[in-house]
Amino acid sequence: MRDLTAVKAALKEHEIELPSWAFGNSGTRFKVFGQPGVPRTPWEKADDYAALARHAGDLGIRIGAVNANVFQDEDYKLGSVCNPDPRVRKKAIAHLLECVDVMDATGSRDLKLWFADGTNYPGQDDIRARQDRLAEALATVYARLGGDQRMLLEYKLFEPSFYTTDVPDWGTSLLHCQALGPKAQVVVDTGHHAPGTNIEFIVAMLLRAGRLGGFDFNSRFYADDDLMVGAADPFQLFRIMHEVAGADALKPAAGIAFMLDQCHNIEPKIPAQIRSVMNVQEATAKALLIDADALATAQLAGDVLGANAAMTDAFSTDVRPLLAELREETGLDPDPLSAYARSGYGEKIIAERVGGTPASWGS
Ligand code: RM4
Ligand code: MN
Repeated sequence: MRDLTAVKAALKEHEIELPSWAFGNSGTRFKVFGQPGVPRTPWEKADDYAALARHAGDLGIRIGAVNANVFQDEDYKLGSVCNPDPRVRKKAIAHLLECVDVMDATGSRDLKLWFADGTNYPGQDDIRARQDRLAEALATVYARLGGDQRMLLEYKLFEPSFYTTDVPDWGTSLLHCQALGPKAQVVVDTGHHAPGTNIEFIVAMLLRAGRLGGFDFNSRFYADDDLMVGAADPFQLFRIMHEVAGADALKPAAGIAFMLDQCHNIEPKIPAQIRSVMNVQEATAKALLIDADALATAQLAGDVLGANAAMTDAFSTDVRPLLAELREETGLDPDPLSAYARSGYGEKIIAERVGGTPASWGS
């Protein structure tokens, strides 16, 4: 069994980043369901990014990654940076460069890039030419990054394009990142793989290559479901965190951004974010509880069942009391969900945020 003080120290250092879009209205392509109390303006969103960063700082939080959006404009129907039309590519690149300006103002380290680019039909566009355009755009943006800024390139198997996706997998992302330089890193969205993909293997490979920039955590049953992380397959999340912990990459100095990328369409949004953070913490605590010596000994001895037991024993541990204790030690409520319910904040924002246009996904 691991030293509990060390486990707690590692958990205290572990930072999890929340996505702004999780707090806005969202839905499927069939329907966006509005919820009361959703933010409308960017203090509730923002125009003066430096002021926003100061406001966040006053609240004891930091602005995280800047997520580019080159997928919600009429011009991007045939792609953004891979579009055959140079005018559209120029527009997309200008947006990406503007994102770096925003990072300068907010002090954000990471530019997160996800491209909806791809094609629906064989022959629709030239696969290699699209990669050339992508490489050129990435190089332009990379050259604009400051010394402490990074570019995180996300991949996704399919959707919205169904024949080719220009960054469909970690190999493609990694190749582009390697061509660019050390400030380009791969981001693993846990919902962006084919069913049955061994994500922890990908994580191990990227860690080994020094190219894991971060995670977009969420759960999927079928495709890019964006459900709460740890809801569909907590054992998978545990296995992923085991790879991260094993590479000593939990600490902020390791430079891995642990981000949530979720949408809460039918469940209340703030409690859902709290639940998600708790799910990541539980998986992480279990991963840290793996008896590393017993595991290594069993592995070296070829003790298949013993090695497997070292993993499953840790996974079967109820870490909720440990995490409750940890929260109390850091001056937090041991039970975050009931603390939120007791706070009255949910009722307060419903009462205050009436009228106006709620922040929303695609409506
Ligand atoms: C993508 C990907 C990105 C997210 C967009 C909206 O599937 O997960 O991270 O920002 O969706
Ligand atoms: Mn994502």
